[in-house]
Amino acid sequence: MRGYIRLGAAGVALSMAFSLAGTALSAESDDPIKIPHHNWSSQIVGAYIVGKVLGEAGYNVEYISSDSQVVYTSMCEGDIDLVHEVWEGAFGVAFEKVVDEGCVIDAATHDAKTREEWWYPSYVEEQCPGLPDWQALNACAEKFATAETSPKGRFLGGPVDWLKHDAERVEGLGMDFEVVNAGSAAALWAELDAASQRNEPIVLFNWTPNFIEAVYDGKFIEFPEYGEGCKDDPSWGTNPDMTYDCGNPKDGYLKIGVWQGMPEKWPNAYKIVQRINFTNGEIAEMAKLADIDGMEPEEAADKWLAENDGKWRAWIEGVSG
Ligand code: TMO
Repeated sequence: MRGYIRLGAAGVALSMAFSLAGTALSAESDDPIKIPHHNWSSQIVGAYIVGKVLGEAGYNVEYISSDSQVVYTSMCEGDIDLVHEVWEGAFGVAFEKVVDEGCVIDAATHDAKTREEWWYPSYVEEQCPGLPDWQALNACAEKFATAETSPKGRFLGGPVDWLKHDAERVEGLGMDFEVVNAGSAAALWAELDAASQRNEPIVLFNWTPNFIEAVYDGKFIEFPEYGEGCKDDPSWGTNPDMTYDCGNPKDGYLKIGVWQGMPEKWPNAYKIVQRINFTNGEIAEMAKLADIDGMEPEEAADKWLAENDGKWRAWIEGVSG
């Protein structure tokens, strides 16, 4: 029999409850733990996985569609409790700011190493010799031009909330490219598919782990190596007057951030969250289930949970309600 002490706001033990066989008990606060849904597949599938794991441990969970930059401010305001895919390249700046302010906790770091960068399918190397070097790319900028960007090359960036600072980089490195943002991840993959079928030059935003590597052969552009200071110190790097004159980190982190009040409001849930840990293969698999196999995100989460039972049960062991 499992028992737990429910604490009120004043920290007074109000009641002792015992679970009944087959009855899921909500542990600690009954308020839902609020988890965002963002606009790329692994994150949505993973949000359901994390939410269902917390559900198994007795917690209520609510999913809220959120802008992937604004979400860090939302966590400070207590409107979101848990972001489980904090990518260093896209969200490092926004995340580290709120951690420094003390309203968000850097709760865990996944084993997964991440990279988010300009990327091209391999056939483009025949059309633009010297790739993946960024200067070689720039030398053939015109081959990537469209009616909209000519004579400049077009770089197809992700949705604007991924805030990749591509325009600053183009300026900082003096590149002959124009950044056009795709409206969605699906729009990126549709353009990649169309260009590949016609063997047309394309350079677009991509990341790893993702499902793309299972479907397309391709490479990331090699920009000047990322270093501490590139994003906030203009004097850093080849351009003395501008920030972002570098590539994104090649071994970026993938972290879990939580609202600072979580350890007090849901102490055991916080312990569970600190144990959650995804690998590159697992994040790629979540994307694949949705983007290649065409499963609904929640269905994909159920499949992942069924196939990784031992892994996630260890996360809730001894700390469930
Ligand atoms: C945040 N993302 C994985 C889309 O680069």
